[in-house]
Amino acid sequence: MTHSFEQKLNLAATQVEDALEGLLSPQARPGETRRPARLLAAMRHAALGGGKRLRPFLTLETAGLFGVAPEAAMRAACAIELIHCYSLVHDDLPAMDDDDLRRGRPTVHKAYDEATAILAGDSLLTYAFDVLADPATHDDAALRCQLVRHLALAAGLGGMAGGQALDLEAERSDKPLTFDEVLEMQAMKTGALLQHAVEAGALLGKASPAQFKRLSRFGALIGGAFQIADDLLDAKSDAATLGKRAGKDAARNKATLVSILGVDAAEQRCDSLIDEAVGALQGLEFGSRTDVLIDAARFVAGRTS
Ligand code: GRG
Repeated sequence: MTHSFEQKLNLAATQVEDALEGLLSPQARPGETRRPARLLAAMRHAALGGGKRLRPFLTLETAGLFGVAPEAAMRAACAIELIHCYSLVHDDLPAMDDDDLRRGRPTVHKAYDEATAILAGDSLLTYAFDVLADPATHDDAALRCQLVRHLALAAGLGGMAGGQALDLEAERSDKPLTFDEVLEMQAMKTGALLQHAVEAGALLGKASPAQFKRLSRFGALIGGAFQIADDLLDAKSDAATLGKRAGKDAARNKATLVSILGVDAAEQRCDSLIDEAVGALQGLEFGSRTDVLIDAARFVAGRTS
């Protein structure tokens, strides 16, 4: 039976959910003293029961191109989702975006409290690196170290956290970001983790430098398209559909590619990034096995939530 892209994504999401459920069980692991119940509950609120799981899907499918089984790539995929969930918890805090709704549910600081939300984010972030460094992730220690370093680069100062800082700085300044500055900020804030999700699959698959380069480019391009799609959804959709507040960018007079280019040109740019991403895959020797990544790229551009 052939599955539609949405069915494949949903199936992977269920597997990721199961794996995260195992990682976030109440049982303390060797080396831990205990897992405080309220903090663990807040982490579970953040990481379980929602989300498209697009980043882990990209890791699993990219690794799959090289014959790596989903079970073998799952821990690396979960580490990326843990980072993503931490970023959402911290982004929703009053000091940042101050949001009440995420994935159709109260944000972590609303369901618990601010201090718990900060600690839940910190613990999800830290746990991601514990998961990656654990020998259960891969028996090759050098590969585990590469995964740790790549994820740290994508998530930290010169990646997601740095991009968030640039975004906040711009919001608080009178001088709007230029087109190039928006591109750079978005590539760091949201693109870097999506790009890493693809790169992690390539690392697990021991891709050649040429294969890695093409897959990395694919990841960067869909990262760019993802952010435009997000800005378009913010401009055009509503909270009931999105599961989070809509219209935030306009309310804050925020420079996005949609505000700079207008809706039509932003849509065109998103489509051409996807075409370019598909082109990056075409130089690879995997034939129709990259179709699922092509579908993922199209899904990124056309998503409704
Ligand atoms: C707090 C260090 C720090 C960083 C925050 C990623 C981020 C930086 C903030 C999230 C704010 C936001 C809504 C950004 C737009 C892109 C984005 C990450 C959307 C949510 O990702 P999806 O659509 O969410 O993959 P699901 O819920 O499906 O996992």
